[in-house]
Amino acid sequence: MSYEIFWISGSPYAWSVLLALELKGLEYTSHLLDRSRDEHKAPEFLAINPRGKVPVLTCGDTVISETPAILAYLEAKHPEPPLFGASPEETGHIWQLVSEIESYVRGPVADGVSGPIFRGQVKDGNGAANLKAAKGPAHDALQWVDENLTGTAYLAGSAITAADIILLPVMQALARAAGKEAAAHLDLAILPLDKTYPGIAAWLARMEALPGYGNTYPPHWRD
Ligand SMILES: N[C@@H](CCC(=O)N[C@@H](CS)C(=O)NCC(=O)O)C(=O)O
Repeated sequence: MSYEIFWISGSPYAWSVLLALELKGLEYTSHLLDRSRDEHKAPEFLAINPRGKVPVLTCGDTVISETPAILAYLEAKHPEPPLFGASPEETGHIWQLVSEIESYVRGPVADGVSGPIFRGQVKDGNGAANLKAAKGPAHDALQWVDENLTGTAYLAGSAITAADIILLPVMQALARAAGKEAAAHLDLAILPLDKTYPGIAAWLARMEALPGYGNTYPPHWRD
């Protein structure tokens, strides 16, 4: 039975699942939905996920949504290479990191900074003021990430884990958003990453060199 993934280009959650499929060397059929045509709200897709959200992974009659659930499902079916560690202690530590990223990094970085820039919400006074207020919490979160990536190849040690693949899209979106012309007046002090957050920059380069990484890169970012 083969895997099918339903996703949208640039969805950070979907990107994490694509990375897991690639890292585990699994074959899959890709269903890239067109967000501009609301294909994720079409009846055919709502029949698969009534919430109208991606990613969704199917395998025969099995349908799984919610990124952590999909990662846990893939890990249970394909334990090698492990993305959640090889001992209970490692597993606990990796889930802690995943939860910390979800609870304390994604919000300040993605909702606070990259999301508003991508959506063009930083041009007027209100949007720029909101962004200014969001800078401090985002830098606090980035500082935490950078500290956790200093002196170690990956977040949980020498091997890549689910924590890295959850974090990767959040960091790539931030780097892309911060480099946009629309962000030039915001004094974000995020780029160049190798000067501001060298631990994150070195880790990003390692992640980009992973086999299969190119297959996961958002198609609409290639243009
Ligand atoms: N909690 C979900 C979040 C999924 C999610 O928010 N997906 C976004 C794309 S990044 C989506 O499908 N948004 C479409 C919409 O809400 O209309 C997960 O872990 O997978």
